[in-house]
Amino acid sequence: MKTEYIEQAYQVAKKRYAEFGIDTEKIIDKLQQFHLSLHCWQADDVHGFEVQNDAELGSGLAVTGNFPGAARNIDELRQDILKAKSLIPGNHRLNLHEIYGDFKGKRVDRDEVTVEHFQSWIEWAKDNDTLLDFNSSSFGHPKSGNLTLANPDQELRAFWVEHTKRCRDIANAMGEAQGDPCIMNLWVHDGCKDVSVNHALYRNLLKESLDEIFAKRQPMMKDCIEGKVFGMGLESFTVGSHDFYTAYAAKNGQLLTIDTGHYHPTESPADKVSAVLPFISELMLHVSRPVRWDSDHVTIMDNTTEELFAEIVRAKALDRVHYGLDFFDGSINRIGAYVIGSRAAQKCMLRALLEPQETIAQYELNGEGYKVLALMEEMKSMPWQAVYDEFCLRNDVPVGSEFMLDIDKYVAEVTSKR
Ligand code: RNT
Ligand code: ZN
Repeated sequence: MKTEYIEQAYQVAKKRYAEFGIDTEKIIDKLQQFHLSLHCWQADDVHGFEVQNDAELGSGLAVTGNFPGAARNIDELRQDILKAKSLIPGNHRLNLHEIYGDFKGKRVDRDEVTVEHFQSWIEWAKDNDTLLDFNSSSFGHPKSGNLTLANPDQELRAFWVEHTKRCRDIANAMGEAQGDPCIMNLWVHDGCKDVSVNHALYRNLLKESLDEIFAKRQPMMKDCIEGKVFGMGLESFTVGSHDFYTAYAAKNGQLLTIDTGHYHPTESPADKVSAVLPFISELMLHVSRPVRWDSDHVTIMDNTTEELFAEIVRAKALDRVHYGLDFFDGSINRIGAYVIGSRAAQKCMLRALLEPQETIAQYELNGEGYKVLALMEEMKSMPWQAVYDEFCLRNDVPVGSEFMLDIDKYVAEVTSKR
């Protein structure tokens, strides 16, 4: 019954969009090819599976909330990811942090990790039709301190350089195994809490470390580097600022990561897209939601995300962007968080794809400003939701808020018993 009126609504939507020259069937095909990279760390509040790790997260990061049912081990995390994936239309990648290795009860320090610790992930991913992405992990370790790759202490810096090199080897092996490049993100928290004067020293050291790390050619992985304004406890100075990484990536060919939580409150992450694409081959996104600070709230359909995806589509750069999610809210059901955040990202992309861009662009070039405004306003109330519902239906996942029933069932049967 419900299926019937969802289909009816879609047929109407199809005609409404056709009036603007938009073929919703083609858009649904494009949305099917839009792959998010689900961040494994929402499932357990960025804890990971290191045997020795009971350190506080720290390093500029903080997860708030203690909602019951977090994954406590690798099996539970995999189970949760599969549950979340079963409620998100389309097929999506999985983004692993180094601390999520399969260490099998052994103490493996960050400068000892090898692909062997990710072998079971590679197999799991293959069995579950999932491509993997990767991240080095500089935080939450006794040697994290305030400085890692920019540390003037040669021994400490060498430790983190070694860690990051090994992570690139792992990412490359993942890429080889899956026959698709693994995207490896590098973010380090390095910075100062208070007034400091050695900024040039730290940045030169970071550059030196990166040069060493990226010296090895790794054909089946792609490097991206992620800057930030500030981290908790490191409020006054960030070594890896946006300027630093944008310049580094433009000069050396890495991808640049845009995390929507990492800018000044009135700065637009969307505006970065067309500014850097002439100089940077590809972008990685960390789609998140800052509330007053980089609080990593669950992604919703907000202006930031809508504008960001619209700018990518308008720049015809869909195939130059990788779409990672990066939020971690420990105060609500974590599977729900994945589903809401992923669906919101898809809806923002869908709305961007449904924009009659050629028409609007032409109005703008003709100097017909009011028509630009008129169409942009009109698009806000067009029946895009009917197209998204149809997309869910075709992907055989619950339509609309019905996914809540599945999550409640999963809580009753699985997570409440943890
Ligand atoms: C931190 C960065 C980084 C992390 C993850 C866990 O501010 O956004 O991407 O969130 O690596
Ligand atoms: Zn991020």
